[in-house]
Amino acid sequence: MSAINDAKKAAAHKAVNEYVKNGFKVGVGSGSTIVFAIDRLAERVHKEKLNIVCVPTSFQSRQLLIKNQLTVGELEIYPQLDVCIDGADEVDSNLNLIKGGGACLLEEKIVASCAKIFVIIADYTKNSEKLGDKYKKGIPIEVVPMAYKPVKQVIENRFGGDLELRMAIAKAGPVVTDNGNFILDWRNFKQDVDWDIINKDILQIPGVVESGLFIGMAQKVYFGLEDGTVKEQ
Ligand code: ABF
Repeated sequence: MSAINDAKKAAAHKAVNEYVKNGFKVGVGSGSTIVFAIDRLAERVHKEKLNIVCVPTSFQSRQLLIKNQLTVGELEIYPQLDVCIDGADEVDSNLNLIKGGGACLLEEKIVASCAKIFVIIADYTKNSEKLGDKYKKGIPIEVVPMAYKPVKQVIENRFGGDLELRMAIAKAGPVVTDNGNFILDWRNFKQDVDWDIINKDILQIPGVVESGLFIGMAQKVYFGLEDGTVKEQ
């Protein structure tokens, strides 16, 4: 396995070992790091005979949970979760996050908001001082399709930078989220800003469904390092 996958695995295993207990309702995020967390969850559930319900944040994580014979739940039945474990595209020194590189930010934010504790698992490349230092694909903003142009113009005029409609592979058309929306990726933004204020402003713009800025939500981050150890923050 590559160093980066070793790092993802180390962070994922640590989070599942530390934060999942028998009887827990667990929010399960999306992405490549979460694959290792689901593997470890399955191992613990089957070996230790744990009674765990998992609420997925995407079609991807639902499929992985089913494949691993883990019990899948819904927020309609379990609106309060003990913990949510998810990946991130970037984590700053205040534990603010950029998420949504996989276009599942809306479900990810909803599920995380239902959990008592939100734990992030990430490899060392995601650890940054300021948002935008490391992750260059931009802050994702999920928008209602008819509003993508006005939202792009409002954010560019008000805050600067460039927003680009995320296109599917081969540019056959826009990426459509699991909720039927489009994604705008915001690049070249100013970094020395109060992200809490900016996020709240963005969420007020008509047509914006959710942003990939997760401000003040994560309580714990596990960064897997190149040597397979884990740094906690
Ligand atoms: C999801 O998966 C997204 O919010 C984020 O884009 C991604 C995390 O990246 P990785 O694939 O590196 O785990 O959680």
